[in-house]
Amino acid sequence: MKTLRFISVLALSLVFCLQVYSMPSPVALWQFNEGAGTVAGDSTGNGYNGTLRNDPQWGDGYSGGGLWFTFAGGSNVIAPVPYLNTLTIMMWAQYTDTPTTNIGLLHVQAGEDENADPGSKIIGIWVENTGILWGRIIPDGVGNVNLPKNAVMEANVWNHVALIINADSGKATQYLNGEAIGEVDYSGTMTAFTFANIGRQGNESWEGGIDEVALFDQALTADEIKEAMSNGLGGVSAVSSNDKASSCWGEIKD
Ligand SMILES: [Ca+2]
Repeated sequence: MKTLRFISVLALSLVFCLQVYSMPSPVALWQFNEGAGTVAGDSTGNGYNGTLRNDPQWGDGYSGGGLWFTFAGGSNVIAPVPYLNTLTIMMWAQYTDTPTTNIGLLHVQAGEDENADPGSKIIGIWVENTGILWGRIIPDGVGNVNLPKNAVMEANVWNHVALIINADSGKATQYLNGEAIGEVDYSGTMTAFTFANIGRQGNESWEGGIDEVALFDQALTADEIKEAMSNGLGGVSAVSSNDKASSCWGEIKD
């Protein structure tokens, strides 16, 4: 009887969770909760596991563990990603010192190995030496398309960062802490890419912590960005991709 009651409560909880967190599931999610080793696992189960390079350090994150990068150490995480034309990237990030040069949060590149060619950095998100959050995309045959430089990221606190690329509307939009801070029109399809370089943009590594990096194969709405930010990726993420039901990962595992 107790078992039956437990199952009923669990089922009700799942229904409740599905209603509360009725939003897309990421196709790749790096939660950085491992705490040790050189693998940053993809929590979706889709197999986009990342590899730590140049010794980023495991530490506290925004949610559970996180990874800490240094500019001097050139640390980063390389993870395979699916090629997408419409996508959303989001993460939590903080930098610990006002940078004296640009520090990279993430770029998506046309190969696994580091490549000095700026043209291979198909999607880039970074913070300038002024503290301004910036981004760039490179559609195929179009060249650099820069996001507007509108917002300073506060140092020494966790900030929620998102970039949406929407092939249907032809717009790329950057978000900081749930607010759209800049949008640019573009044309064409994205240049082919195969890997995400987390904690790095070009040759410039991040200086601080990064946590809960997620990639979606669709353009999230402004409300969905806010919901993901407020409820946490642990709450919205399933162990699977879009074709399977999302569930309250974080709550079930507790
Ligand atoms: Ca985490």
